[in-house]
Amino acid sequence: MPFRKDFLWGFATASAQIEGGGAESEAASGRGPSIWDKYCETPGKIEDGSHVNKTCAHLDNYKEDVALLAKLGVNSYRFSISWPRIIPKGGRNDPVNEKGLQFYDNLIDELLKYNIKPMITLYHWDLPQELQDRYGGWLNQEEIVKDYTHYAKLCFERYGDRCKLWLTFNEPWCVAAHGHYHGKFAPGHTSDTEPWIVGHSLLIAHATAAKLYLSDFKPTQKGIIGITLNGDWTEPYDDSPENVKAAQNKMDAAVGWFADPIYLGHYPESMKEMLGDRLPEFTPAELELLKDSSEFFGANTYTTNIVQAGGTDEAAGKAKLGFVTKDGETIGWESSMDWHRAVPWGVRKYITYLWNRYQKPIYITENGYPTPGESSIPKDQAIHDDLRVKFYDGYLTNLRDAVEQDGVDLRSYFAWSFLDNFEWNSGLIPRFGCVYTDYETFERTPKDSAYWLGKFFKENITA
Ligand code: GBH
Repeated sequence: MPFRKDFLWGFATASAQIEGGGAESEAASGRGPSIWDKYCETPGKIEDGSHVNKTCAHLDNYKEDVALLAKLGVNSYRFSISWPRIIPKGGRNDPVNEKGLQFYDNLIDELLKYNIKPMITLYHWDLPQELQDRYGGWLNQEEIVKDYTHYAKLCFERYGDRCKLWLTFNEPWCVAAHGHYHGKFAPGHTSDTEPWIVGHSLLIAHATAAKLYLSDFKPTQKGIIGITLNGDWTEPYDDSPENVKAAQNKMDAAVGWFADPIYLGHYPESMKEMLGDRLPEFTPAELELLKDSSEFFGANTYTTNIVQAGGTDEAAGKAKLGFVTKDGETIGWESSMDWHRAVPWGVRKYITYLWNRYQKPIYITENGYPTPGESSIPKDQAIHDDLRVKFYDGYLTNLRDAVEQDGVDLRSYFAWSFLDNFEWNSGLIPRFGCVYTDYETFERTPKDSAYWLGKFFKENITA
């Protein structure tokens, strides 16, 4: 069997994307507003005008959702905690919301009832709005590191007896780049200095909270902690030195920005060259803190790009991203989102690259596919998601080869996503779920891919 006995498989979700809606109104639940509430209330920001307070009503339906996870045969489930649900204003001196704390207690207990291991993401983008207003959120390193660490500590104390798998952050690149450079995620800034300040704060917040866990909680709670980064394979357009360099620059600007400081002890050279003094420098104390702050490499990965020199996007290392090779062939097949084409061979190259460069066990924490046209066909057709099955089959076969033939130490696979959900600035339009969500009744219906995954892991995890 290619996958180890303790291999974790399951589905991933995030608080802002699934919790809201239903009878348990957000107001009644005591959650404070996050930067995504404000962003949703800003006209024109969300493609279909939908709002984080009405998504999948998971708050009301968590018991049914966990029962469904069990039925699909997972051994683990990745979800995130909404910071403003448990500390409505977010700060270290602000009151906690016991009702919110209780919700995650209940969810964890329900998962454990079925022997499903919880994996908690502490931050999947829903910053308390109050902290954005008070001091600029991630732009204020000193304040945010203290508040984030206080919040993380509360979670370790409250849930660490039962949760043994922790992620400090989901995709810091998106927070810094989409949130503060492209302006397409909350808080919607478009600056060419802020993203690298924000990135630095995120790194230090990650390391401070992780070190706290490792010193004060791990000895008794015996869990593991790390960070998860987004990244995709970059294939140079041809073997010209400029394009080979462009592909590496893109990898540095997307993945190395966070991974190099954590695992190798410095920012990538190419970022220093590109940004000059817009890239902050680490103090010796910060470097020491970052060292050994992530016990594994958490990877979210979706697609592959064909890369050429000559772009302008600094968050992509000024590389030009495409899907067409120099022979005029378009790689993979389309999804419903323009940044995402399904390219099975790319995932094997990508995790082999991560394994060789960073030498850490790899946890895939997200991988998934929004089937084209799925949002405009009725449910009884949407649930027969052949192209999504083809996506998972292709990617998982390549991951299996990476384990068996390239010696990659792969420890988990979480499909994105459990349910069709709120896809950030694209609203409820793209359907990423392996389970269909009816947004009127909140009824869930597993698609063929959900059953396919259960069968695949049954056959590929060592008994
Ligand atoms: C993940 O983000 C998120 O963790 C998850 O919440 C989300 O629902 C899921 O994937 C599906 O999108 O936008 O042209 O600059 C992945 C986010 C979006 C990051 C695309 C990189 C790259 C191209 N990725 N983005 S572009």
